[in-house]
Amino acid sequence: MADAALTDIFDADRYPIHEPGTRAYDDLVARCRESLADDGCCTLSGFLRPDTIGRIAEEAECLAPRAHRHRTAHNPYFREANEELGDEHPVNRFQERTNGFVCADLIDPSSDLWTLYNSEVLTTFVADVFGIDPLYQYADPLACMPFNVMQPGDSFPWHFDTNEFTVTWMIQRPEQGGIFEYAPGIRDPEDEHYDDVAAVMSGDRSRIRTLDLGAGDMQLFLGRYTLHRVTEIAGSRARHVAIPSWARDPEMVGQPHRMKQLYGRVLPVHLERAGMRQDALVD
Ligand SMILES: O=C(O)CCC(=O)C(=O)O
Ligand SMILES: [Fe+2]
Repeated sequence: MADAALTDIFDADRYPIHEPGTRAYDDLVARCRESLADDGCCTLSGFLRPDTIGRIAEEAECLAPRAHRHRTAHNPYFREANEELGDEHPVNRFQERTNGFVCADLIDPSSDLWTLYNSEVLTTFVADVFGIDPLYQYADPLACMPFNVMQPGDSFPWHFDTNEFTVTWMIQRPEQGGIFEYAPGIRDPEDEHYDDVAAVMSGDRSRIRTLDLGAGDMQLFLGRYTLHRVTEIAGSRARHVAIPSWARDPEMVGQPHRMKQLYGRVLPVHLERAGMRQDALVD
């Protein structure tokens, strides 16, 4: 039996993720898998109940000023440029990203976000949808469930995720912009399809699909093969998204330099796992 508090957090009638082994659960997983196979994306709209969104939105509002802001320019692969390939090649097309993350350890332990993220049923559901077994909550204390804060003017340019898959919970929509745009299946393990990627980056919208996620929606997507971006936030309100994460390796944590850059902090565990001295990376 699931914890009553847990089923108060998400819409358990529409999305019976707490009832593995039932027909309703299997149907839900099958629908999600179908959507991922067709589209690279799966959206459970209204996954979080309205009361939950109200509570989390308030927490997010209080925490947002503590977001670590980071500005960088990247290509879709988060790799170095390669001059030999020419200016038009996607590897050489850098676009600017401004972003803020509130580290997971700043979120109150009694938050609904933790109740949900720490529930075994959620991990089982995510593992079943992506077909990964075993799957573990991400062991990184800062990056396991950060809050992403995009302020007016911020955008997240075209990219492929380095993670195998991504899950998000939309907490607050901006007034305008902040649309998730994606080109499913543009890349595959055998072929980068650089020409197609370059076409999208040059403004060809023929393969682009768009998702205007609402507060409370859960999105699951295959970001490694789906070129995607978040368009510029407009209006006066920030966009708040929680990003719960999982890993195949129960011990894995982020790389110290990347943590410092994106989250503004590095913990002893990051240095220890990277085999670095504890006084490395001190400002
Ligand atoms: O904020 C979003 O909706 C998607 C973020 C994203 O693309 C990512 O975290 O890799
Ligand atoms: Fe992404």
